Amino acid sequence: MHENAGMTIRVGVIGTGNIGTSHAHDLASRVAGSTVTALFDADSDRADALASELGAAALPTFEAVVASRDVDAVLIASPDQFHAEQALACLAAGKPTLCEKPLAPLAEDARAVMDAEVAGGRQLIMMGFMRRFDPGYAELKSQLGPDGIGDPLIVRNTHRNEIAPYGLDSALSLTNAAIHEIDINRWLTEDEYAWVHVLTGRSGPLTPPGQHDPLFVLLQTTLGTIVEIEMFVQSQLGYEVSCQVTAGHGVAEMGDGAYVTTMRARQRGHALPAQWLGRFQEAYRLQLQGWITHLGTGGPMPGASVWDGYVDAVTATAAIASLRSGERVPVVLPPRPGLYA
Ligand code: ISE
Repeated sequence: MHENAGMTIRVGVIGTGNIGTSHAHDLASRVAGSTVTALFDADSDRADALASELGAAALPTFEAVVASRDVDAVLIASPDQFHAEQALACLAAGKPTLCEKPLAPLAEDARAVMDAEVAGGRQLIMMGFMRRFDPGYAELKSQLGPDGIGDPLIVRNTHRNEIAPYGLDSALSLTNAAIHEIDINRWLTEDEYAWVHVLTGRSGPLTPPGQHDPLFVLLQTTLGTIVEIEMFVQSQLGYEVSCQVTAGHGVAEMGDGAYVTTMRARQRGHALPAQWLGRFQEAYRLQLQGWITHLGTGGPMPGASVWDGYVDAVTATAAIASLRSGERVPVVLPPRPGLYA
C-alpha cells in the first residue's frame, strides 16, 4: 500500500462491540492517516449508531465491508470464532487486515489462514496482540539481555479480570484471555514453548460447576525458561495484569505501569481499572498507529504476524488438551514458513 504514502487509509471495521468501537474511535480521531468508511456488526442497531456518529456506512454483511471499494484495509474485531473465516475473506480480496486476537481459538483453523497467506506469497495480516505496543512491556523487555539483567530464567505473570466478560468457560479462559500471556512471553523471551501444563485447583466462589477459575498455566520454552501464568477471570478485584522476570543478573518487574500510589485515610494504594481498556488504551492506539503507518509507508509490519497467531493457537490448543487430561502436553510446531523469516 506504499503507493498511498501521505494518503488517508480508509478502514472497514468488522464487529463493533467493546473493542471494535474503541478501535473505530481511535482510527477516526486519535490515529494519524486513517478514517473509518464502513462498518458491519451482527447487531445492526449498534452498527448504525456508530456509523452515523463517524460518518461511515453500516453495511449488511462482513463480506460487503471486505468487498467495498471505499475500504482499503480491514479491521476484524468480531467474536473469536469468526476471525479465521473473515481473515480468509480478506486474504482472498487482497486487503491488508488487522485481526484482533486470537487468529482462531483452535490451531487447525489458524493453520488454514496461515496456509492461505503463505500461498498468496505476501504478509497481509497483522495480529492484534496489543501488549507488544504497551510501554510497560516494552520497558520490561528493554531490561533483558546482555546489556541488562541477562537472559530470562523464570517469568511470572498474573492476568485478572473483574468478571468473565463472555461467561466463564475454562477453555475460553485459555484461548481468549491467557492467549495474551502465551504471546507476550514468546515476544519477551524470543523463544518458543516446548510444553504446557495447566493445573486446576480450588476455584473462586463465582465459578460454575465443571469449570475452573483460576487456572495456573505452566510452560517451558525450548531454552528452558519457565513461564507461569495465574489466569483468574472472575477475580472480582478489578483488572490487573503484571509480569515479573527473574533473569541471570537481576529481576525486572512490570507492575501496573504509571499509576501513582496515594496514602490517605490510613490506606495506601491506587485505583484499578474495571477492564482492559483502562489498562491498555495507549497500547491499542499505538498498535493502530503502527499498522496505519506501515500501510501508508510500506515499512515493515510492526506487530505480531500470522505465524505468531498460529503458534499462539497451537499453544492454546495444547493447553486445552492439558486442561482436559491433567497431563503435561508438548507444543509441536512445523518449520516456520519462509514468508515469516
Ligand atoms: C479480552 O478479550 C481481552 O483481550 C483482554 O485483554 C483480556 O484481559 C480479557 O481477559 C479478554 O476477555
